[in-house]
Amino acid sequence: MTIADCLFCRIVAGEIPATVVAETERTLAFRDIAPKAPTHVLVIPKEHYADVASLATADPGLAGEVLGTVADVATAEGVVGEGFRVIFNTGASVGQTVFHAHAHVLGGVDMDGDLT
Ligand code: D5M
Repeated sequence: MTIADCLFCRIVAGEIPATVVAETERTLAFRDIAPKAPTHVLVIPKEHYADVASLATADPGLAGEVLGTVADVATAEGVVGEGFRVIFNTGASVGQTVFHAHAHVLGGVDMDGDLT
């Protein structure tokens, strides 16, 4: 896959619209197009890595920045006190469909069972 084919790279480039809720120099957070909870935000590195394992291996500092943005989003969404879930699907066999590393930030609902 080239960067031009990557959906989330195209969102970073402004070629595809997204509802951005947070942005830093190297990360972007935007609402999931098919939300599975009242809060469902995706946090990505602007630079392309296929998944979180590739990201953390190549640039652990950037992986930390993604988590920092996750925390900022959770605070802004008001889900810190009640709890929230952070998921990095890694591999098609566990449901990854977009091969640009992303954290799902999910909250605002009871989550006893499976969610994303
Ligand atoms: O999650 C990929 C997620 O990406 C999935 O929850 C839908 C979301 N998605 C797909 N296209 C868009 C656009 N255009 N904007 C916002 N969100 C989008 P995965 O973990 O790979 O299954």
